Formats: sequence, C-alpha cells, structure tokens
Amino acid sequence: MIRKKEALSLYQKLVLVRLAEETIREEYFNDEMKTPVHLGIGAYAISVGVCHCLPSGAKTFGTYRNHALYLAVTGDTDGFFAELYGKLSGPGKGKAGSMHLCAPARGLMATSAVVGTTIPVAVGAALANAYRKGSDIVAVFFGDGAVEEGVFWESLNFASLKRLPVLFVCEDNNLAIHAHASERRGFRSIPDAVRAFDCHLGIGDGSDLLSVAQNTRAVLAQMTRDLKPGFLHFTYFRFLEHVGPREDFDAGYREKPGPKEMARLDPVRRLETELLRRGVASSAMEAIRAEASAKVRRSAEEAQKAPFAPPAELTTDVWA
Ligand SMILES: Cc1ncc(C[n+]2csc(CCOP(=O)(O)OP(=O)(O)O)c2C)c(N)n1
Ligand SMILES: [Mg+2]
Repeated sequence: MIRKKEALSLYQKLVLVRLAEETIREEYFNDEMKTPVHLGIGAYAISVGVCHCLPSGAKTFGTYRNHALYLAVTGDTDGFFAELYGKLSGPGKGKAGSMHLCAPARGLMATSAVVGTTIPVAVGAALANAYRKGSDIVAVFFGDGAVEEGVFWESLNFASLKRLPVLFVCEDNNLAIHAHASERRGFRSIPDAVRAFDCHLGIGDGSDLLSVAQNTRAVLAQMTRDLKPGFLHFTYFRFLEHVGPREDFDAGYREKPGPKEMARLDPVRRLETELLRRGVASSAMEAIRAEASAKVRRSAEEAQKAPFAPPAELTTDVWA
C-alpha cells in the first residue's frame, strides 16, 4: 500500500513531466526546438513509477520516447530544455536532442532512436554487474514495437539463462507508429510469450501510477529473493501523434475514446481522483502544480537564452 505522503511525492514527479511536455506543445511551433519530439502523454506513470522504486545505484536505459524517464531519473528541467533547444548546457551539449537524452552520472546511460537497440546494451551492463558480483540492477524501458526485433528475444533469452539482474519494462501502447499489434504479431500477447522465459513477470495498467509502483516493488522483491530477470508489462494509451505535439485522432487509424475513458487513461487525472478520494485537498495538489510550473517555465526561458555550442564542438563526442 502506498501512503498519502509517498503518493503526493509521486504526484509531484508526474506533474513535472506533464508540465514540461505541455510547455513543449506550446513552444514547438515557434520552431526554436530543432528536434523531433516523441511525447509521452498517457505514458508517464510507467517511467515515474518504476524509477521511483528502483534502488539507488540502478542503471537505466530507454528509447526516443524518453522525456519522462529523463525527468524521473534526474528532475533536471534545466538540462532537459537546454538539450531540446540544442544548447551547450544540455546533457548532450545540444547534439543529442530529444531522442538521445541521457545522464550517465545519474545512472541514465543511454536512450536511442533505433528501436530495440538499448536492450542488449542494458543486458550487457547487467552481465557486467553480475561479473563484478555487484548487487546493482539495470532497468531497460522499451515499447511494444521493440518486441518484434530479434535482439529483444536474444536479450531476454540470454538474461534468463544467466539469471542477470535486469528489469525489462515494456511500455505497451499497442502501436508502432500507426500499426496496431494485431497487424504485426504472430504471437498472442507479450505476457504470454514472456511467461515461457525463466524470469519474474509483473503485469499492470500503466495509466495507474500507484499500481505501477506496487507492481514494480513486487517484482523487485522477487528478483532479490530469487535472482532472475524481471519483466514488467504495462499498457497505456498514447494521447498524441507518434512524433510531434498534436493529437491525431483525425488520421483514421484509431478512434478517440469518450471523455470518461480519456479521464481513466490519463495518469495525472487518475492520480488526482485517487488522491482526492484519500482526502488530499485540491489546494495541496494545486500548490504542487504551481511549483512545478514555475520550475518548468524558468528552465525553458533560460534554455532559450542560453548559447549554442561553438563550431569546434562539432567533432567532439563523435564516435562514428
Ligand atoms: C530498428 C528500427 N526499425 C524501425 C524504426 C522506425 N520506427 C521508429 S518508431 C517505430 C515504432 C516503435 O514502436 P514502439 O517500440 O512500440 O514504441 P512507441 O513509439 O510506441 O513508443 C518504428 C518502427 C526504427 N527507429 N528503428
Ligand atoms: Mg508502441
């Protein structure tokens, strides 16, 4: 059971991500952010909930839909906006952009635009931990589309065979760009397929932050008792287009759910409803939102004014 105080701290983290992404939506067409943005409205509860439960020292890896992961790990809105505006003070000196945010000093080792690519790297990091007889774990976040990559199965197989301390986190929106799972998969469901592997499986509703955290804790505890990989499968609804700041319910590949269903699928509204039910005053939530909003605004404004990298930076940090 997650108590009120902890639930409020989770709300704080969730709202920070939402407000950061709402700011991107407001600013994007000013065309100063020269980076594609894969927004995660609908998905935040997964990164926020899982990262909240990870032990310190954990390493994380992710995908291009990584804003919530970066902010959940670091809380660093200054670096976040600096990177999105392509500025020197960003974690990738403005060269990484939205899709390759990372913060190695905080354990967020890599995120990538190439579907599935960070999965084997995360398993390699877990193998290194096991080799050094360390107790740190590695968590890797990926979409349901990555499960159709061969490397996903090789990584899950190897991690299960070697009992590696790695937590696979599948963020399942049932979509790869515009393609539904039923058009892509020759197997019945991701949890059914994963059950065939020797790992601890947790399944849940990724729109419900408190249950994401509870599920994560349960699987982490199983991994501690009986060392094997963990696999968390969370479903969620992608509110916006695959890439970019708009809704795309007019694109013809899916229907917009009704208002009641939209409220259920929105992790922020869902948590607000739960907090109200538990007797949290709406003014307390309002205060959290106001503080997060001021932080996000300040970071975005500073990033707009910040300098770009000098031309000499073009050839640094480049490996290929
Ligand atoms: C190896 C590779 N193949 C194809 C693509 C093109 N691509 C970009 S996003 C995407 C869909 C991935 O869907 P999913 O993993 O479910 O992530 P989501 O966008 O739903 O978060 C594809 C196929 C790519 N980036 N990398
Ligand atoms: Mg998907």
